[in-house]
Amino acid sequence: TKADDYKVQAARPAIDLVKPGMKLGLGTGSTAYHFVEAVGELVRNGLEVLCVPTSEATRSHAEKLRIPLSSLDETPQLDLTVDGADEIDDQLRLIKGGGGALLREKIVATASDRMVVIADESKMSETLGSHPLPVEVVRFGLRATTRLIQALAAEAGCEGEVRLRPGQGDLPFITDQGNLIVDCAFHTIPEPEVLAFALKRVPGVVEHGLFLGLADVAIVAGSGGVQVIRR
Ligand code: DER
Repeated sequence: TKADDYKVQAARPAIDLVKPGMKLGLGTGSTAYHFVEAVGELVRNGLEVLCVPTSEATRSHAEKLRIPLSSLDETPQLDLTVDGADEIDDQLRLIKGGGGALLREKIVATASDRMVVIADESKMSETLGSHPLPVEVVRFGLRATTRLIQALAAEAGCEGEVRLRPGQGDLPFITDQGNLIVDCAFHTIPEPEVLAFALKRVPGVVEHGLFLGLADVAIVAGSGGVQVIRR
């Protein structure tokens, strides 16, 4: 599909950033998938890299490609993480977590010297919020946590439905870390930093999908070609 072509076009320039001996964070999702495929090809052609996956899905993909894997415990500081996003604004503030991997993605991105986001043009938006904001929460006290998220988000100027992400059958979605995800349909997030601060005050919130000050570069592919946006 067109969108898939754009994802491949966005992933390609990111692969040029990969140098021999690099320690890489491998992102999660359908765009990062193409980056992982390209790393697999570099490895097949003899490139030496050591990679930390941001999800079990990416781990098994990388294992199939025989990409050398490590853990953040063995390799606590990475050179570069390449990952997708659900939404990107012009200051490279992101909404992530559509694939349910936001906690490990944020830990890996934070442990990296650089983070490069790859996306098709549909992810760009003026003001964050058209994509629901995923928030990882613990199961205990879920209803109280959801109420507090809504109350504190409202104080931060964000209103909307907070919905438990469904999984298989009538089970909720369970993250790699064994937690749950609520998707917050806030429609617009006028001050992402204010909302991020508010969400971290909720004791049942593990982490949220606002990635602020983490992405250094975004490679965005669309009908007008590929553009590189720097923070
Ligand atoms: O879950 C995530 O954070 C993914 O990176 C997601 O935000 C992007 O997935 P996509 O490339 O399949 O749209």
